[in-house]
Amino acid sequence: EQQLNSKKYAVVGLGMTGLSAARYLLSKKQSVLIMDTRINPPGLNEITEQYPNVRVLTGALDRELLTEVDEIILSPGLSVHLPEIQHAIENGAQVSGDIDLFLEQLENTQTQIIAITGSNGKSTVTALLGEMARAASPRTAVCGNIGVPVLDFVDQDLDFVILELSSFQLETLNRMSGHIATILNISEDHMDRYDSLEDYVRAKQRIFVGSRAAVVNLDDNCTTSGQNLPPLCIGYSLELSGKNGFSLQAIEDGHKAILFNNHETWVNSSQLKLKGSHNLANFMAAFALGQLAGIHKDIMIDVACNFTGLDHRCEWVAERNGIVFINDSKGTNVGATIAALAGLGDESLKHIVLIAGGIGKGADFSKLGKTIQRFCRKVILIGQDAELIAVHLKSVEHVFADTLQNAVERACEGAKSGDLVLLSPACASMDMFKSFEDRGNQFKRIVGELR
Ligand code: UMA
Ligand code: ADP
Repeated sequence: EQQLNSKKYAVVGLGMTGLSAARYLLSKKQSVLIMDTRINPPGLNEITEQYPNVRVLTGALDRELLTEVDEIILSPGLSVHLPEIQHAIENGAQVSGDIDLFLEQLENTQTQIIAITGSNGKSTVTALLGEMARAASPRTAVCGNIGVPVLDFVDQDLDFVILELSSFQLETLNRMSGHIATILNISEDHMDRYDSLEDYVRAKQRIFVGSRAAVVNLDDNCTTSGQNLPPLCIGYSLELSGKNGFSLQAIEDGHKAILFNNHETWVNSSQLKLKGSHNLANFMAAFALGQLAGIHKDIMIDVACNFTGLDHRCEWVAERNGIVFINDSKGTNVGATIAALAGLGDESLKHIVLIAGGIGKGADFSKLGKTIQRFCRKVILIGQDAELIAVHLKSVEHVFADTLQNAVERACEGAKSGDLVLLSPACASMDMFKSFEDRGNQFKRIVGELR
């Protein structure tokens, strides 16, 4: 077993990432100290039961102890700008993350790493490309921000790593090279962690550092600019044809064909189960990444045609009395909810009753307000920042609800046969729920109990 250099590590932030990093380092017999600002962080019981001798400090970060470590493995939930972390850096500590620990183990292997970031569509593209890669080789890991810590795969021989990266994970990334990278799109998110949109874009663009090839969204300048773009790039665009890379061509019955280099038809939208123009962009991104990774075109097309999407992303839940319920709990920022409304809505019908609200993360909700005015009959607002959305709704009927149960009931009162009740909060969930999955699952349960 390969031994890491003997260093003093601090795993800062427990949770999913911290737990996997601590386990990994302890399995390598490293000296590890664990800290979390929460009094009872997730993963605490596992650590104290399995490693009773490991020092775990909860409730706050210990500034002095952090100056004594060589390397801090920082969880994505905590900012590098925290004063305790900055102080440790000034005292010589290195800061990295679980992804770097994982990449270190992949050095000098043939494993292809395909790294995916963006404000929206990351998990969809990661899962889709993951299925394509798996069809090409079972030695495939699909991991990262999608909900599976990378270190879960550390002891495996892999052909492909399909890696979803958040801007937070990119902030602490130092070791990636020779990989294929993409930024799917940029819209405002996490403005509570960044000073400006430029700072957020800069974190995202770190994905291109050291890459051997990239996929860029020709409709979004933030994905095609930046200093570290490699010479080998494939572009894609939702605009109709005339482009190298992947683009669209209108065909009969309002359908569209995905074309490669403006002449080669790969697939028609009628063959795809996943609907919505944002998903056509996601398919093109996956095709382009797969092509750079050498996955056969026929395999990719076959997987694309059978892909039904992930739970909590515009997921069909039920139909009751002619009203359709859709769970888009993963719509956690303004851009995602706008895509869901535009993808499912019809301006002439205004047939969407939207349930939105939660933790707004410092977002500007004015654009969302405009899209709501185009597509929604009524809005039910929940969560701590409900009021910040309400001010942009103008004449659209809206009410406040203090539980999700109550919100669904109010939505049903406002909906008629043919309408859609859409949960797409444009906000994070942690004020009322454990996670976006918890929020979506509660919505599905409540809808399931409706009569
Ligand atoms: N926290 C504290 N104190 C601490 C440590 C964390 O208050 O000392 C808080 C954070 O502010 C955050 C929460 O605890 O609100 C969870 O943070 P964490 O770092 O413990 O998170 P993990 O459980 O390790 O999960 C992380 C990713 N979470 C975040 O980046 C917030 C997961 O992405 C990811 O799936 C997992 O690692 C495995 O790689 C989730 C997410 O919400 C889905 N990501 C954000 C997004 O997609 O918008 C970036
Ligand atoms: P992420 O992992 O980046 O949060 P997901 O694939 O989980 O993205 O999708 C989250 C939500 O974002 C979806 O439910 C949908 O509303 C929206 N979305 C998905 N793909 C795109 C895209 N390419 N552009 C804009 N919005 C999108």
